[in-house]
Amino acid sequence: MENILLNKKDGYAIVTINRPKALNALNSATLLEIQEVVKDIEKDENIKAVILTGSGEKAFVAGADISEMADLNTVEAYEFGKRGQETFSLIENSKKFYIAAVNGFALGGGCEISLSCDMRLASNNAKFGIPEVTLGVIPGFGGTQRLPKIVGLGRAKEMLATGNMIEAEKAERWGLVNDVYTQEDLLDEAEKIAKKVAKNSSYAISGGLEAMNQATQIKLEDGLELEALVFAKAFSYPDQEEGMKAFLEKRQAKFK
Ligand code: DAK
Repeated sequence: MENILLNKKDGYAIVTINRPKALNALNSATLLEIQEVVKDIEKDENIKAVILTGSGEKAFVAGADISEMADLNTVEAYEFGKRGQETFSLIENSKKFYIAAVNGFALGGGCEISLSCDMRLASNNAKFGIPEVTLGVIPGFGGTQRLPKIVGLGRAKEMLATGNMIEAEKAERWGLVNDVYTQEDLLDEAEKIAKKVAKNSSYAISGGLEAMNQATQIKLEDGLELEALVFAKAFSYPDQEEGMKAFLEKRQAKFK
């Protein structure tokens, strides 16, 4: 792959978007490569968590590739938007736990790909924004739908209409990122979380994520029914037996 680095470790993987000369901007080729990597990881039973980050010290992802978008017609723009949406939905609906390690600018499509991850960590030089209005377009990779769910409608609309960037500290206050670290520590801290996740039950992680993903989309009673089903199904997996037995035997559970 030309634009993505994949580093599989014990129980987790690090995916690095690697186009530093264009501040890791997402062109079609990169979107397709991300799809390929996400699908490959999905099939890998040894991986439970994935860290997504950007190459270099300046940018996580500076957006969709403006040079590629500039000459699109309406039909092509629809297809380009759909490709991005599909890619990010694969991440959001994955059975694996995705951590965005945002190491610099996360603008437009860069902000949007981080929103499709299960959690976000940021370096203290990170800046988030959806500046598409300054280009005469709107966020087209899920930002209008995911951002309001994470930061609330008022803050999302402010970011949309002003195109302003917000710094890591404010992003943390707004609940857009879980924690902020120095750039030097960011990846280590993300790896600590990934290693912790990798010790837990695969079924429980993916089942819990599936139920939580529905929380903002379906009625409470339907969500509770889904939760009951996912909970019950856990009792047909060996992880439940091992997890509970290990607790009673006062030892650490060993999940496959
Ligand atoms: N696309 C392409 N190249 C980019 C880029 C981008 N988004 N961002 C940066 N680059 C390139 C620059 O052109 C420059 O290339 P060279 O001139 O060296 O060849 C190189 O990266 C370094 O950038 P700068 O020289 O500009 O670096 P600075 O430190 O001066 O500024 C910056 C850093 C991040 C503030 C600045 O580069 C910037 O403002 N970048 C653009 C940020 C932006 O507007 N992002 C949003 C992109 S729009 C849709 C689908 C998707 C979307 C919308 C609709 N549909 C089809 C429905 C999503 C849209 C977006 O994401």
